[in-house]
Amino acid sequence: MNFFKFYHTFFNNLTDFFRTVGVRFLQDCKKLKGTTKKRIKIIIIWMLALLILMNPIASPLLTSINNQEFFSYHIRDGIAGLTGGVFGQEKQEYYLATGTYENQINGPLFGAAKGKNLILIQVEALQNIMIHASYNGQELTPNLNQLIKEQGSLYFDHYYQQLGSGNTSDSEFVTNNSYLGSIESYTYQLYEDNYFKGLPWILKEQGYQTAVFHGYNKTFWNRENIYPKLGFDTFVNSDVLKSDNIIGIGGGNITGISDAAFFQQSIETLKTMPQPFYSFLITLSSHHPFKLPEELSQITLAKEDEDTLFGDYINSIHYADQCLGLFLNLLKENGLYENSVIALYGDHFGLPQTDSDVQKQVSKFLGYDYKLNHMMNIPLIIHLPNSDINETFSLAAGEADFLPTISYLLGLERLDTLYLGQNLLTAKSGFVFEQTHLLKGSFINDNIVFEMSRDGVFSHSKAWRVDDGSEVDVTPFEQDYLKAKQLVELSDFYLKNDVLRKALLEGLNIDEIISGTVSETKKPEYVYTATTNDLKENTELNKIVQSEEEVSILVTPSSDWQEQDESKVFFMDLISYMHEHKNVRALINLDENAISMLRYLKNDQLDINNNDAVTARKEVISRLIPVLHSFDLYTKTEYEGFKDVIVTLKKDTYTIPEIKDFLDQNHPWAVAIDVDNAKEENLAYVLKRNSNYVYGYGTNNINYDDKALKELGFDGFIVKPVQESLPY
Ligand code: GP9
Ligand code: MN
Repeated sequence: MNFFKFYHTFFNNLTDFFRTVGVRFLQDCKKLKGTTKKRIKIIIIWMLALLILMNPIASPLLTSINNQEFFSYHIRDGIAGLTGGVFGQEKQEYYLATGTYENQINGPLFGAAKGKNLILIQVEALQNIMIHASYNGQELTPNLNQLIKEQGSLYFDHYYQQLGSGNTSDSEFVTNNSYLGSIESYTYQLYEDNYFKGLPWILKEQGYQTAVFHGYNKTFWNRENIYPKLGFDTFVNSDVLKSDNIIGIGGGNITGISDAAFFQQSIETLKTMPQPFYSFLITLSSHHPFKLPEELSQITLAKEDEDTLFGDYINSIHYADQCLGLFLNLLKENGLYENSVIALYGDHFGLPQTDSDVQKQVSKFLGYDYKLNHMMNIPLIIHLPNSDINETFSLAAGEADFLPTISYLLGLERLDTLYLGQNLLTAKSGFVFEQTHLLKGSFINDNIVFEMSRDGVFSHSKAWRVDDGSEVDVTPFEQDYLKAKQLVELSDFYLKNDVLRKALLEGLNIDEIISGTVSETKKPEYVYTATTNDLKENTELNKIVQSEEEVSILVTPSSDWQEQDESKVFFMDLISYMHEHKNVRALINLDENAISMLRYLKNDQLDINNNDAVTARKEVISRLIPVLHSFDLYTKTEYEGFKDVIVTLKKDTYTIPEIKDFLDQNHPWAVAIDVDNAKEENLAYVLKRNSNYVYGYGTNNINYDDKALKELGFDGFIVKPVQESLPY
């Protein structure tokens, strides 16, 4: 997180704070006259400011307010630092949705559902293209269409999924917490011990009971352990919700309870809950591969759509819609409809746009080209009780926006937590940042979709218009790209450093949080080449490992798919070895294949129930330095959770402007470049601006001595091929 290095001093913020408090107070005291009154005013201002800043009674509210202020200020500052302060003030504000909610609550719908229950329904795989759609004259979602039409309904038709690698569980997470789940592995497991302060906790503070409902095994996605930490008092799962054993419901190996039975049984709990309550219901029947039993498949399909993913999907969604209709009626019958705000959204897509058959079939159904943004577009419907409003909102919005939006409707004066979304009901424009399906840095706004290039070179990216899909030039979108990238990095920073605990619970300010987390990786003094054998047997290397304080090793896993199993074992051995020997750092040579195998460093491969394995992976990964030979791999390794990476930059693969472009946007720990090229262009010095170390490699067996390399701006030398060599 290089940008966090650039923050201003604590005192800048103090001055800012004093100024704000002082000015506001003086405005209130406009009517006072005379020197005595003036003096009194000044004394009171200072006392008030000191009271808030010192917080002598350790009020958690004051601590938290202070931190929010510090946090907003310094992160904004950090971001400006990273980009050389090129953003205008207005833009910087946008980056930090955190701290902005209080300025976004002036609107006609503020508190429109104050004190009401909140019933939030996350519908499995529901895409927005199903809304208001018909298939051969058959309306696919009649109940949802009816709900959208009703008085009191707000419909968001450009709402998008925002996930990490936890799929359904990430959709739950970002909706409730307003920042993204992890891309490395699923947040519910990886960050189980973090402190969270999302919607359930916030509503509990308002006197709400909280409950979550899902008709499947409570251990799946580690829900059983994470839900209490997210603030849910009760988790109603398949221990209570009895499956009606309809074969195929839920799809694949997930054969849970049908949505119909789920709603019928959940209402029994809802009826008995003290009000107001927040109930979060997660459906299941429309899960991939969408195989419903025949009697529940009510859409008559054309021959060519029979037994296809698309055909099965529309049947599943139609069934899910019927069950939602049933649930809305149950709520009415039980007197809950009128005193609850009901919100409903799809968790993620069901029809992969990347599958060419599906793409063609869906495009034909839609009558236009099915693109990634259509795939990621999920509906959000919010129904307010006793309201005559009926409106469709078409600004670009993401699941991270739900928390501030619903808080506004429920009449919350402030959001005393960290969040990255905005209140959609007062926002002038929308901005959705993504990290899955569209790579980090990609975004969707009200007019365009920007897809960051997989090789990390901005000029290779693509952008197209939301309305007609036509391609547009990417040049104007660099600032927005940076914004999107930073929002993803901020989410990651929150998770990796348990920032909410530190800021909101322990009362640390941003300086303290950052100084506790940033640790610079030292340049390896000498690197020993290690083999699989070294990791297992008592070799010479092992003796060195035992006697030296710090040892760096260079390892090269086999990337031959034929020897795939061997490579997996190698990675597992490496993790255990490094877990056991904390003084070892490893540089791994990785190519395309080997990097795919890196998935085997993930928790689920180590055994998700084994906490030691999870801890081992987390700890070891900070001492692993991938050595990469292409830009594409950089993003991939970053997604695997590596902090430090060496990228070798070959002039025959990339042009110098491309290399510079890449390094402007990405900040690898070290780069390695051809010494001869660098000599001509003074490149080592240029590249050093964006990476800690610049190593050299020679293509013509040229030997440079230490001094000559230093003069060229190099920190060391890697002889080509890297596999056989030693940086020093
Ligand atoms: C299982 C369900 C499925 O409980 O939430 O999750 P998904 O496979 O869609 O991520
Ligand atoms: Mn899902």
